[in-house]
Amino acid sequence: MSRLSRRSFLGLLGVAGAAVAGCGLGSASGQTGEQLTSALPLPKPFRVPLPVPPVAKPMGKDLYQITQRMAQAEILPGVRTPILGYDGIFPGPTIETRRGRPVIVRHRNELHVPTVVHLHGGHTPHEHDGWPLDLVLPVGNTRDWRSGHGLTGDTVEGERDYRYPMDQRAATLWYHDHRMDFTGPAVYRGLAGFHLVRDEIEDALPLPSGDRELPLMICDRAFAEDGSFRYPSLDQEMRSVPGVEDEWMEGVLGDVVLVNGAPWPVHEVDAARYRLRLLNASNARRYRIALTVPNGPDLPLTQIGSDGGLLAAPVRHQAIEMAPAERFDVVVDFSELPVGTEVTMVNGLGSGGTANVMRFTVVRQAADDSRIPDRLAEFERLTPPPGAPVRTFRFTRGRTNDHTGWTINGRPFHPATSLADSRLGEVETWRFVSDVHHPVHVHLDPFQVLRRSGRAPRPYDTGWKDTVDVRPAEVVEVAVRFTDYRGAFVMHCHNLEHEDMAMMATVTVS
Ligand SMILES: [Cu+2]
Repeated sequence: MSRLSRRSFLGLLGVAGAAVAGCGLGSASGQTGEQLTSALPLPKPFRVPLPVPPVAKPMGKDLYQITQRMAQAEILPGVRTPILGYDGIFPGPTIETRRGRPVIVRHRNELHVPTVVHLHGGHTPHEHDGWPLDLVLPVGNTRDWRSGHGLTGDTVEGERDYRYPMDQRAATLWYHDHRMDFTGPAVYRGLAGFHLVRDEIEDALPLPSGDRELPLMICDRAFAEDGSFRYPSLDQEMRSVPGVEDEWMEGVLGDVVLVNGAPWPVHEVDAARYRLRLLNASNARRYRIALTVPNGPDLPLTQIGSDGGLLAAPVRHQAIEMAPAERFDVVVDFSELPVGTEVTMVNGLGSGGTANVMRFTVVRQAADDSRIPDRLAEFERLTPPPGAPVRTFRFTRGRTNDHTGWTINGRPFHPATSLADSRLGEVETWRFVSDVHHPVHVHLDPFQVLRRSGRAPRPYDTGWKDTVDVRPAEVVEVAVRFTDYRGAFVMHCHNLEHEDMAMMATVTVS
């Protein structure tokens, strides 16, 4: 069903969404969303080894090619799960890049549905940012994929070269699908991967590296009886991927926690420091991550980086709350633990299966010359000058004549309507006001959290952020500054069902 017809239909049944909302997991659980239950036996936790996604090899000088295709993955042991995968794998290959060295990532679409690739956290011009209407149509496509609005963007068939300047700090980025109205099911099916940026500042720090640096993509899924991913209204043939339906507009939660595509995996570690690049790639689930040790205090997580790269100085956490799309770069020290110790990464916001994430087993003593310096990187604090623009964005459930879903300032996403006209280089204050949980993501440049409902930011807000966890009935003020590229960009809720149900806005930079 196209977006327009879906909205018109929902307009007639407008109260349905609101009625169902009351049955969802409330904010007391730390979640906004409804949980799906798997219909097949689930494996015991901590049996499957942790996979580490392969690092993509360039085809030529700074040219990467990724083929988006359907594949069968063995996610649950002995069970085949059809996925949409970058290079047919989930997570996709990790792209490793250097600051100041531009790369081209050529995406070829061999799926049956259009796609859009967004490099999340990338400082990327409009043409390559994954504007939600700039489709890559399937190879040999003959169908008209015009959206329900009759809108089209810069649509190409088969392949698109995304050009990334990579003129940005070292950081943990990720790439994922961003097609208007259909991001939730596409990412859920597997279209997500890591993209790391490295630089000399980071190279000079004695942080854990090599096998002791692990990207960890954490997300939740549910499985149907036949082993496929369970998602509302998903066409199992994957000939089409329908958008989310109104009963699920709160967000889709699964009952299995995957790390790098494996259910509750286990990883053998040296008694040494490890750098973990945590990414919450879930559609809607929030986590409170902690590391439990039998008969001992929890292992602290020492944060060295946020969405936008290195912090000025490390921040020690006993637990880290992560909303969808947030990244936390942390160092964990296993060196004091005896060989044989099992360290479990748990989720304080989960219950049953979702209370566990993964496990580390300390298997050997080892030399370790890494350390966490007291000073990590220069940090430029953004301070809006007196008289700088202050813009308020209200993220709320909404219903207009032709729309039931989510809105920003009462408006469902309309690409041609800009909700903010910002000037290049100016620091502004943006105020995000919420009804329920909304992880708010701004494209083009990272921002800094100034205040939460008039109070100091939370410990998780430190550093450069591109996604901020706005909790129920909260006002989060951030300092925003766009640089280098003029044009239209989006900002949106990164609960993917909210995003697909129109909680997105165009921002124009001039
Ligand atoms: Cu939201």
